[in-house]
Amino acid sequence: MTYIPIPYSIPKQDPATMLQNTQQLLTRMNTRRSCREFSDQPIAKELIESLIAVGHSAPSGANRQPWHFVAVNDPAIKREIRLAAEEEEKESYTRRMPPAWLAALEPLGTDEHKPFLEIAPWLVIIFQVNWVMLDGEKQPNYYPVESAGLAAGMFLTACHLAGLATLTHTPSPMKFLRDILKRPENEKPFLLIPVGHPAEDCKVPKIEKKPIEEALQWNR
Ligand code: IYR
Repeated sequence: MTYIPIPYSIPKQDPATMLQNTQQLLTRMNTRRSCREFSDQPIAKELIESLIAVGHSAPSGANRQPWHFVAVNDPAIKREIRLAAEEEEKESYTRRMPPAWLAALEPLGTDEHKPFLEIAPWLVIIFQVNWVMLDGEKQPNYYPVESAGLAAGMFLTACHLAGLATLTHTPSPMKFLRDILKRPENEKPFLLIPVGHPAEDCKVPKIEKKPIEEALQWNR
C-alpha cells in the first residue's frame, strides 16, 4: 500500500484552557477504581458499541489494529465464563501463585470467587491478534500487546467517563476464553473486562496512587 498524506490538525486551545481541561480530566480519572461488585442493571448494547468504538480508535503497530472485542451479555455464556475462570483462579490462588504474589494481592481482598462475571450486565473480552492472513500468507502483526493495551486503556477511560464501572480481570491462564467464545487460533485472550454500574453497597479497597514524583522523571 502506498503512502497517501492527508492534512491533519486539532483545534487549538489557549494554554490556560489546556491546563484547566487536563486538570478537570485528572480529577475525574482519579475517581476511577477497579470494581468487583456490580449491579445487574442492564446497559444498552448501543452504548457498549460506542465505548468499544472508542477503544477501537487506538493507535496500533503499522495500523494493523491487532485487537478483537467480544461483548457478552448472554447469561448462559457469562455463566460458562464464570465457571471456567473460577476453576483457573482456584488453581492459581491455591497452587500457582507464590506466597509473595498472594501477599501483594492481600490489600486488594481478591480471591477465586468471581460472582461479578455473572452479575455485571456485560463482559467485554479483548483479544490480541498475533497474526493475519494477507494475500494468502500468514503475516505477523506488530506490537500486538502494546496495541491491545492501548485499546484497552482507551476503552476503560471511555467507560469511566460514561459513568460505568470496570474491572481489568485476568483469570490466568485465559485460553478458555478462546474456546468458549469460539475465536480463531491467531487470537490470544488479553483482558476480560466486566462493565456495568457498581452495586449499591459496592466497596473497593483503600489503596492509593504513588505521588506523581515517584512515577515521573524530567530529563536526566
Ligand atoms: N487474576 C487473579 C489474581 C489477581 C492478580 C492481580 I496482578 C491483581 O491485580 C488482582 C488479582 C484475580 O483476578 O483474582
